[in-house]
Amino acid sequence: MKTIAIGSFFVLFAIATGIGASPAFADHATASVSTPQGTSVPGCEATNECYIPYEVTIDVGGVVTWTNDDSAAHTVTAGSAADGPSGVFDSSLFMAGTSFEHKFEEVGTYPYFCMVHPWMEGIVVVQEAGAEEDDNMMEGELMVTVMDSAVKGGTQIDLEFSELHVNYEITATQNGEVVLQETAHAMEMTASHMVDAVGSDENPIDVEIVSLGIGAPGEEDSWTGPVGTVATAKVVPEFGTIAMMILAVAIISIVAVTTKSRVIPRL
Ligand SMILES: [Cu+2]
Repeated sequence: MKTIAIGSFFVLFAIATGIGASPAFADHATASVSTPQGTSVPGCEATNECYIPYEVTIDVGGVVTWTNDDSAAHTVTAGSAADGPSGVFDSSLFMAGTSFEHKFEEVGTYPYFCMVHPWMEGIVVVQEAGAEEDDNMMEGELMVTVMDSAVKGGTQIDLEFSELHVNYEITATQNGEVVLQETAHAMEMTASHMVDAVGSDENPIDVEIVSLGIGAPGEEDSWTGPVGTVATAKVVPEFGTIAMMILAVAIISIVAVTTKSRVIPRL
């Protein structure tokens, strides 16, 4: 069947959907910190409980609110007792039962302390919006739509990504024989590959897309996730006259290493 198009589908979830089921990104627009009772005498620093939580993470543009739940007055002063105020923010004295908030406009790690009780220390980490909350693992979502059409005795495989600049490996096999294997970078959200073969019911072409990361070609070190198998699809002629069929919408997730959110070393 030489007519255009070809149907089929079969999206095999290469990766368990369970992995992607949890929310990929937590909300980091706001964070709250409390100064609990008893922090005006030393001791809380032993367990990092002078400000609770000791460390909060927010996105750029996010707001942190400190509430004074102690009976003494405190300050929230950027910097450290050892080095003094950095000047980035300073609540000045705020009384029991009141609160102070600060909006963070730049990525970075901001230690702070209490001017009155210098053993009181805490940290605010400000990350790129949408960055992942865990240092070592992150989940994301990448979708690839696989389409195919018969062209001059071959098959054209068209991909549509949900993200720009996906680096990926595409592998197509037929009868266990590799008919296409290529590493590519999708400048746009779409890409096309030609295969010198036509799928059939008996001999479908299996297509697998593996994400290698998102970012500029050749700069692997700066690529972000998700990486891993994104989609697999079977190309089988089925619909003789339909110009283009969306075959496989898929799939998910996975794991990359390292966020780039912590550019500045922790103090
Ligand atoms: Cu204090």
